[in-house]
Amino acid sequence: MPRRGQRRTPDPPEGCSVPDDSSTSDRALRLGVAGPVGTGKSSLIATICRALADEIRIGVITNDIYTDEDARFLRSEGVLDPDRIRAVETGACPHTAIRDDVTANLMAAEDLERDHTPLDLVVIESGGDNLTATFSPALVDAQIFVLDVAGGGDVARKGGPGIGRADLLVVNKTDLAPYVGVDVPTMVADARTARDDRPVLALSRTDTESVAALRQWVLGVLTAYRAGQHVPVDPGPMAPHFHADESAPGGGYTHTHETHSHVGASGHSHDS
Ligand SMILES: Nc1nc2c(ncn2[C@@H]2O[C@H](COP(=O)(O)OP(=O)(O)OP(=O)(O)O)[C@@H](O)[C@H]2O)c(=O)[nH]1
Ligand SMILES: [Mg+2]
Repeated sequence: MPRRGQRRTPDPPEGCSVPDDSSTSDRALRLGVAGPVGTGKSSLIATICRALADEIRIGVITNDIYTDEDARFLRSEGVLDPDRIRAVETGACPHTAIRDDVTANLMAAEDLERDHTPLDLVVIESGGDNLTATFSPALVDAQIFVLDVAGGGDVARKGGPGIGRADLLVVNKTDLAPYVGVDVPTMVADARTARDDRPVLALSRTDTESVAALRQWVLGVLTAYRAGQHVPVDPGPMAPHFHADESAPGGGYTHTHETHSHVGASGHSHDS
């Protein structure tokens, strides 16, 4: 039975250094929040902080490609001491920093915990990405995948590792459903089917009942983690995908997360 803070950390991908933090057995629960661009990840983290900041000690790490926009948004919400919100600028496709080489995020989490010890929860927001982005279990203990109703009622049926196997799938912005012609119960039922009945939460930051359910879920995972009963699950790697790049001879390159390399349209490989 794993104790608090003990994770079944997989071997890091080739060429990638993951610091050994096996000594930090009392560290905070690390919770990842991933999902497509604009589905409400930062707002959901603000909601978690608002609901729980009086009860538990929280820190947040945001990931953006070029900016610290999300960290600045969260600081402006006034939900946490601003120094408890740290930004990682990934400088590359966002999933690289949460899946392939998680070093920058691990270091940010360790710095945050050292500066504000003891923390109970560190929430890590992925940069907005596509349906296949997932966190490495070397970085987080549990992960939430966020969809929103404005992305279309059929998105939940499209599957993918985050939709299928994240610890919690959130169908967000349900208050918008009447305006975008989405039937929330059908979307949630589709999501449950895609997830073999793993948890699905229909959420709106304006719906207090759903916010209470989110709060309860986070506390439940934290309690299990502290009791050594939470076992991190890897939803699985991203599917290989294509990155558009006008400067490349073939207009882009295929990017795979299983071999940890980019295979250029010209046939050349380079590290991610
Ligand atoms: N109506 C409604 N709008 C929401 C809700 N949650 C978030 N939003 C809005 O959705 C937009 C995107 O929210 P963010 O929290 O920035 O989304 P994000 O996923 O962090 O975006 P990226 O980090 O850019 O991928 C903002 O305009 C939010 O105000 C909600 O529950 N209801
Ligand atoms: Mg965000």
